[in-house]
Order: sequence, then C-alpha cells, then structure tokens
Amino acid sequence: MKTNSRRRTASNFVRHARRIVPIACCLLALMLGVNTIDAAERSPAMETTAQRDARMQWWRDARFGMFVHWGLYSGLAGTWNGKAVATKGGMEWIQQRVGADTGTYAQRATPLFKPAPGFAREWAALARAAGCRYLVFTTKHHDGFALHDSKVSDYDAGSVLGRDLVREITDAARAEGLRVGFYHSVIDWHHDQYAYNRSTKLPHPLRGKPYPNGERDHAKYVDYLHAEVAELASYRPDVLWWDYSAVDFQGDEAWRATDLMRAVRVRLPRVIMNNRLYRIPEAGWSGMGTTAVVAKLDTKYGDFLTPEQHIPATGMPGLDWETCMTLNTTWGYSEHDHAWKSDETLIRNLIDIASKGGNYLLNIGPKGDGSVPPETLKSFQAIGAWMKTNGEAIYGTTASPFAKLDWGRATRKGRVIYLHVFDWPKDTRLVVPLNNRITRADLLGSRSNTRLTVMPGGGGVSIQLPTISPDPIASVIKLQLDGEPRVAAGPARTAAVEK
Ligand code: JFZ
Repeated sequence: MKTNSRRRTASNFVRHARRIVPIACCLLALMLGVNTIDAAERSPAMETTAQRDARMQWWRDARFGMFVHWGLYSGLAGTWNGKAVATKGGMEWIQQRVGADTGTYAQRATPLFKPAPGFAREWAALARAAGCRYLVFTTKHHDGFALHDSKVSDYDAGSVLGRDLVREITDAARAEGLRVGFYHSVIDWHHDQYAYNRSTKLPHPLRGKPYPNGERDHAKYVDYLHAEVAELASYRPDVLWWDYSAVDFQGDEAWRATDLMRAVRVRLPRVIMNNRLYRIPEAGWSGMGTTAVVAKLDTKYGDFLTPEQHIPATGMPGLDWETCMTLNTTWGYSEHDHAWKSDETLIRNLIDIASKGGNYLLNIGPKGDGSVPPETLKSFQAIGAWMKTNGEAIYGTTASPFAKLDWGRATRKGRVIYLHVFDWPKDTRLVVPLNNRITRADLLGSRSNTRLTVMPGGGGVSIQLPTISPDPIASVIKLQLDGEPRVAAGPARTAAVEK
C-alpha cells in the first residue's frame, strides 16, 4: 500500500558530515593498518577466503532447500478462458503465454488467489519434515505482484488482500528453524516504466509491441525495484535469489546491479545472493537458455551459480552452485501438469548433486489457497523418510573423491566416506577403489545400523553386504578411513566392459 513519504531536510552540516566521516574513517583505518571497516561496507573483493567460508557455511552444509513459486498465477492453475494453456512448462508465465495486459490478468487472477489462514505453516512443516534446511519463495515473480505490504506499489498483497504474505511465510519458516530466501524477479510485467523492448530475449506479454503509454523511463522502474528491495531487506532474508537477465540486457545497464547488491550487503552483511542479475561469462553464463552455464564465477557477481532443471555433469569444483528443479514441469501450480518425477528420481538427484558438491533447491507450486498438491506432499514425505535415515550422508558433506562409481555415488565428510548404493550388487560384494584401511563400516538403517565386514580386494576394498538392500532407491554405507581418502586407480578396464 502506498503512503506519502515525508520530505526530510538535512542541514549543510549533516550533509557534509555524511560525506567526510566515512572517508576519514577509511583513511584512519588504512593509516593504522587495522581493519575497522564494518563488514557491511565490504565488497566481496575485500572479503578474505576465511570470511567468505564463514558466511557460506550454513548454505554449504544445508545441501537441500525448498523452492516455492506462488503468486497470482497460482489460482489460475494453468487455465485461461476455461481451457488449459498447456500441459507442460512454466504456468507462472501464464500472463505472458496468453499475452494479457496487467489489467485483464489481475482481474481474472485476483479473485482466485485466496490464501487460507496459516497456509505457510504447512509449507514450513513440509520443508522441515523433508529435511530441507532453507526455504526460498517468490516475493515477486515476473507478473510484478508483490507478496509483501509495499509502500511503493498498489499491486501487492497489502493493497489487494490486506495481508503481508512475506511476513507470514518468513515467520512460519523461521518457526521451523529454516533459513529464508527471497526469489525476486527483476523482470516486471506490471510496472508502467519497465522498458521491455530494451531486450529481445527477456519475456514480456507485450514484447515487440509499442509501449501503450508512450516512451518509458526505465530508470524510474529501477528506482522502484531498488525501493522494493530495500523494503524486503527489512525482513532480513538469508538469501536473495534474483531472476533474471539476458545477454542483451543485464547488470548495471538493466538493474543498476552493482548498487542493488551493495545496498543489500550493507544492510545484510551475511546475505547470500545468486548470479542472475548478470548474464556474462564472468558471472557463470555462456549465453541464453537454462543450460548455458559455465563453471566460472567472480564473486562480485554473486555467491553461487544457478543451473536450472539440470545437474552439471561433473559439478563445479571450487565454486558454490545450486540446481533448482521442478517436481513436474512447471514452477507455478498447474492443474494440467501430471508429469511428476518419481521418488527415485528426486532422491537420486539430491544424492547426485551432493556427490558433486552442490545444493538441490526443489520446487513446490502451491495452489491459489496456499495448499500443497497431494503428489507434492507424497514426494516431500518420501524424501523426508530417506533423509531421516541417511541425512548425515548429505548435510555438511563435500563432493565425492571418486570420478565415477558404477553402482552409485559417494559423499565425503573429512575421513568419512558415504557410499550411496543405487545398484545393489547381486554377488553381495561392493568394490570400492580405495587404498585406505577401513577402520569401520556401517550400513545405515531406519531402526539401527549394521556393522559390515571389509576386506582388501578388487583393486581397492571389498565390502560384504547383506543379500537384500535396505532401500531400493539408495542404501548408504558409512566408511571410516585411517586418513585422507586415497583413491585407487581401479582395475584396468577395456572398452568392452566399460558401461
Ligand atoms: C526463470 C523464470 O522465468 C521461471 O519462471 C522460474 O522462476 C525459474 C526458476 O527461473 O526461468 C528461466 C530463467 C532463464 C531462462 C529461462 C527460464 N533462460 O535464460 O532462457
């Protein structure tokens, strides 16, 4: 809801002091050789590796987060004029898909967006039960509808519903012990100064068409975006998940990105931000499209890379990355999309990502009333059941020391290696290419763990397994090593036996 901001008058003294004091402090700090500059003023370039590691620690340990796409589009559920817009693809784009202007879209969508009381507690409880350590949700998607109570917009939950949904979701997540991230779209299909024709690649319902209101002053939109983000910073999110830029419209030109990121960092020195205000190779992008990701990131462009709907084949050694993925094929709820991934796919994806040193941000698309579709509940509960037994093989782990294992994946925690067995060996002997002495081996189980026997053999060590695997999706063996893992070259294989 908009209010008139009071004009403040600053005396000359205050204005001068504002300029001189920070400069004087910096000079003094440099002269004394002491680091008195507040962490908040640091650019990522000034951060030491130790400081960065400390800031990233919780996120790296978490490994698994819940993504939520929810907004005006959720009530429409992929349906327009009583017909399915599509059975596949992102229905949070429905306004663009049907080419509707904001007025028409809002008129249809608003009556269907009816968040039930306490809806957010269901999301948070589900995230926690699934073993997620953080929740990232859409504070504003491309349609421009903001979920908080904004003073700079009337197209927001405060104005339309008399509610602050960002507050409700953030509080519910924190009550479950989850960290909170804000997905915020810098693309905006509602704002009347957003100059959509400056990109031929970013989506807009009117792209290619003349501006209905004459020339647009994009700088005004950017001011609005910055003001909106300043409002959101007061909720103290742990993550800002920007979305997104194009090769022909990105960074400072499109969003005054350097200022935007700096403003957030000054307010929230420990915030973690993604790389989507940019679309250049230095920020991890090789072009447009969801798979155009390069393993490169100068941290001034963001803290982590964001491969979308895919898992990088070999991970991205030395970099922080997070694969975001849908459960079916849409981010926002669609009643027409039934292409749900199996529990096996979801759990093995989580393991595969952890074995490559990344995070999994798995999306749910609640309905217009905030309720979670039953298929989604089932999937997250299945992941939760697996995590309850095997979570220690995910949280706080780092990438596998092995290039490839024929039967599954591995994760590591110092001198402990977790083997995630996808294909249980028929001869009940699992060969692991390690030259270490194994001081202890346990098969993780839902009731109790089982001690296993390990012998040298097969070009490494050979573990004697029970005939039946405890979990057909993935059973985990915990190996305690005598020291740092020493990977064996493995038995020589000919092309004929390579699978
Ligand atoms: C973006 C959004 O458009 C989408 O709705 C969802 O929020 C997802 C997580 O992020 O998806 C993209 C981003 C970039 C491209 C395509 C889809 N791209 O570069 O082609």
